[in-house]
Amino acid sequence: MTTSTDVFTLTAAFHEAFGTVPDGVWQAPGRVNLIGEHTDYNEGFVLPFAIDKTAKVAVRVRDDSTVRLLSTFGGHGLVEASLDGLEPGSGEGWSRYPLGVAWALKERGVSVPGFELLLDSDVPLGAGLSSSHAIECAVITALNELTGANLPAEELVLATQRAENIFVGAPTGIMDQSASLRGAKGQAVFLDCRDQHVELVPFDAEASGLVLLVIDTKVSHSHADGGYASRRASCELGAQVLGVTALRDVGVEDLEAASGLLDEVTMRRVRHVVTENDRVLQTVELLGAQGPASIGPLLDASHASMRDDFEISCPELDLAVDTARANGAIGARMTGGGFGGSAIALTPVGEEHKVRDAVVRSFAEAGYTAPDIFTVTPAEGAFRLA
Ligand code: GAF
Repeated sequence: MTTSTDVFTLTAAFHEAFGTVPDGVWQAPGRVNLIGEHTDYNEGFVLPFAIDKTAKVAVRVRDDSTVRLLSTFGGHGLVEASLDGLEPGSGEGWSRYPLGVAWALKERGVSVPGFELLLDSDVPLGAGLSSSHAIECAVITALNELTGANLPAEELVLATQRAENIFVGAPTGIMDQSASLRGAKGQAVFLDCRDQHVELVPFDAEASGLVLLVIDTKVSHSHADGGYASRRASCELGAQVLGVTALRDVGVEDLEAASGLLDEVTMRRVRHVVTENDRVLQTVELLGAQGPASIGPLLDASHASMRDDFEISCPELDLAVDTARANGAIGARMTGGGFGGSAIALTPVGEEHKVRDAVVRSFAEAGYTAPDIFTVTPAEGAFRLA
């Protein structure tokens, strides 16, 4: 699951497993989020990008309604299911993602036949880089083409969200699949989650003498656990008490008045979302005007807000961020849903070894599992490889 298999090898493995060649091979990337956390389900703004770690699926349609699923990393062996009467909650482990996507497409009226599928992925699992959406987006891109449904990206985003929310039971928003389906090389995806309007924003760290490091803390998380859902419930409560459709409709200038209406915890959750939306807008403006070297303080402020107001960080993420900052990073924050996963650190070229060594050392001293640290650049969204 850590190195990417090429198309030829994957096709050969498919042949060996299923005794026939696939109809095609599709791939979809994981993502990092530059800024804009827990704003998507509040109809706000996010700025993720697709990364060069991907899920690949070799798929062949069948002439019945049987689905047969296998992965190169072996988890759960061969999974067999029928699309007839497929119910949310079925499947185990990664097999829930292809099954969920098939279910969601059927729910949208697409006639989905049975299929055989071999999955390969080098998006680390549970690392906050959206390994689940990479799988879902590769599968939905394949099925969208193989069924001739040709749904537009906006519909695929919503179908994928239904798969996650209803089939898998994770109450997530639309950021991750939007980055995976709509990402482009060299660009961050500035998404308005109210109407799915996308603007691609160039993000070339290297041209500014920087690299974006990902620090995978190895603290695994799941959005089907209670933490994510409880933050979402707090946001919904805040919007309801403030009398708005979504927290997107609350501005930074409204926060003082809001504090008289909300209990202390809900107020802090609301303040995170409202200020985070504002930080996304400022980041987009600064990237356009001055480039990546100017956004460090916004990344730091975003982390502080998630640590103190939204309370979704953890000691490992805080240590990664603080150590990266103290050793040359110009801005750092946790990325993704939180409670574990990865941090990002915008770091001057030449300083990355210092940051890396310091973070590895600090984790060892704290008795934490060794982190995995690598660089990412914005990559292409989902497409057909072969
Ligand atoms: C997870 C979810 F899947 C996204 O929808 C988003 O809410 C994110 O956490 C937090 O910004 O990745």
